[in-house]
Amino acid sequence: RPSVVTLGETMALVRTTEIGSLRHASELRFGIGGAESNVAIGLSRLGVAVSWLGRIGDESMGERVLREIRGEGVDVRAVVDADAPTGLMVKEKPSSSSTAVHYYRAGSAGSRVRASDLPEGWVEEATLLHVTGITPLLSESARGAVHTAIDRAKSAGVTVSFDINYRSRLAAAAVAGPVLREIAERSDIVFGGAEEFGVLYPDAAPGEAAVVLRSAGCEAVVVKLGPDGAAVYTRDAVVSSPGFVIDVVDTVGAGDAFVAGYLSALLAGLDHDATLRRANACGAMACLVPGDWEAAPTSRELEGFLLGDADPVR
Ligand code: KDG
Repeated sequence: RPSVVTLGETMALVRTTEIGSLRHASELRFGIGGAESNVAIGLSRLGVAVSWLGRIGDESMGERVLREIRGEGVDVRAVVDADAPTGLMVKEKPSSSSTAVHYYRAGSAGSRVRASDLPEGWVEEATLLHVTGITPLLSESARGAVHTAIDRAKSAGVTVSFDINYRSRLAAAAVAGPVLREIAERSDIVFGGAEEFGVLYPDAAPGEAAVVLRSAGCEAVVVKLGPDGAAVYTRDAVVSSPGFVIDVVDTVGAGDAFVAGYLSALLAGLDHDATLRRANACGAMACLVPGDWEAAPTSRELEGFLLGDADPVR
């Protein structure tokens, strides 16, 4: 039985293999990506039983999405939608230090996920439900599915985890802010970058946002600080942990690996220091390789990284 359940849209992903604009790129790699399935894969690799739910189109791209997620040991609850295509994401690297993402997902199968797609007992039997701010900005029905999942989690005593994951390409901050704030205030754990908390509470610093969220009932507010690590604000403490020094190749997906690391540590009962250290290590490791989830570590890889084990294996 999965201890974590998550829902969202996973798209086919095409990315250039060279630095430069898509105007000239000739070689592309094909794969998949989606924030919630990235977290699910990260958790699975760390030994957590996890289930992902979403819609895909009735074509080979949708099959690719399912194969990849299943291949990582994640329980997949997919609805095949005959009336809409699997969404597509295109990534280019305009310069060695930047990545640009383009979405072809309006009206996609994944965006048509709805409350009635959630199987009975699926949320209730888990320990934790994880959702992100991407899903509620995809469509009315997707927003409804997120709220229904949270309603069910709350009435069954299942912990609700929410990663703000604000995507400006999906909605302007003024539109997204209230939608995401409502979900954050219904959650037990909220993850976000400093700027993302600003989308929810435009006039507050992250520390102040954490106070507001805690008074709404959140137990932990986790601020992701990228290369600077992370901090967690709980009822009685603020704990922070520094980041790891690494050579960054691709930061997309780092936040998802961070969340997977954090949740796996939480479920294992680690303390705040050890939890943040694991989360930071997973986030850092995800940046070492191109791809949104490919470099999310297994427990063994994580252990090696934390031991500073960079010597070649002979
Ligand atoms: O967090 C990484 C995700 O953003 C990426 O894999 C794709 O879900 C995605 C999105 O909507 O941007």
